[in-house]
Amino acid sequence: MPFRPRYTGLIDKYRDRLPVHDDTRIISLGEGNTPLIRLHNIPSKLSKDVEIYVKYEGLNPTGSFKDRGMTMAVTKAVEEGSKAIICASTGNTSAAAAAYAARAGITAFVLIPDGKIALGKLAQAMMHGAVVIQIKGNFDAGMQLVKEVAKEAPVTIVNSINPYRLQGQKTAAFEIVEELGRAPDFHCLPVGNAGNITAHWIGYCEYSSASGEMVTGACAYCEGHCKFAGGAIVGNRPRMLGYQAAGSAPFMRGEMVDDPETVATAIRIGHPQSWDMAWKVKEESGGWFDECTDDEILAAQKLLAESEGVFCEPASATSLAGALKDIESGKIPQGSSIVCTLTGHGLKDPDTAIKQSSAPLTTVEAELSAVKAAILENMAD
Ligand code: AN7
Repeated sequence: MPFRPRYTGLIDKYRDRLPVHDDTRIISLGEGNTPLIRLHNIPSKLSKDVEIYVKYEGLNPTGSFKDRGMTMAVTKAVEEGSKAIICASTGNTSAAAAAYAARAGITAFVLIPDGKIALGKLAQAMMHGAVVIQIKGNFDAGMQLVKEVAKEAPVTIVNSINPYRLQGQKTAAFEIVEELGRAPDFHCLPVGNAGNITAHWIGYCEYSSASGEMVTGACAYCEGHCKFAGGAIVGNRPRMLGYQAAGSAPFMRGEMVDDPETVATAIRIGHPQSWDMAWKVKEESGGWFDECTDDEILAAQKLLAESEGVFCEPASATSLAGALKDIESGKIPQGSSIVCTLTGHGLKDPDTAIKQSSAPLTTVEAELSAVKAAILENMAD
């Protein structure tokens, strides 16, 4: 039987497009290469005929897209001699930083908003041995503190203001183009700091011939860290659609939000770090921002889990919630192909999932008759 080469992570796969050297020690957990799942049951109930795919980033090693950026950021931190990394986080970045630091044998310091991160993410940071500092403030306050601390202590910031993060994350766009043979018409993402929407745009631009300015010149987003392959591979780029939670939607308000609030704690961010770049992405791609209420976000999360078998965390469902609204309103036209990024796994936040679950838990005696009765009662017609 022929063997396929072992998949060893996205840096090895996209080495020629990433800022690494032949002798760089790669810190990897086999991230990337996530499934692009075509939805069947949800589109069949819509009034318009569209193709919807979800890019299930929850299947990365620590359960979120952050691993794509973290493999690059930690690889470069180690290469540059750093012994410690630091981040502020709504949860997923801290989980990824903790895991990749463990893998590299360095220390991770993570600042998280006290009581406002999902339980799975806290468990990860603790298990991987990060120094977890809970602050009595939100992500934005934590980010400010991290920037100040890093000026005085020998620690490398691994939030998405670290340009290597976006370099790693752009590979998600590469994978999508390679599987579809073209870019989708629309790419929908949840937006917090807006690093990921920017990273995807960098990836699509590198893969596109339509963007003469990006393929030939210095990249406007990455301070020269990316390497342009130079070859035109596909001719189209998607419109980038960024969706925010209504209580935490600075891009909709047109200004920073001081007290962001949403059930989708991953995107409870009022002062996005990639503010200017994200506006540029919207303009260049012909996309838009919109917002979804917490109810719409949770409904989309449940719909996806119940009707497609895909479990993502609340923040991730914002991409689908937004897409469904825009399909119904006609902003996304009939016949479009759409990719929604599901940024994190549903198991990250079991509390929210159980709280909103409608399926009743039935407890019966451990006897055949009782179990049979329970089954008959719940049998679909
Ligand atoms: C599941 O972990 O910012 O717009 O500190 O965890 O690139 O910020 C998380 C962000 C979307 C938003 N979905 O991405 C953190 C953090 C999930 C996330 C986002 C996050 P960006």
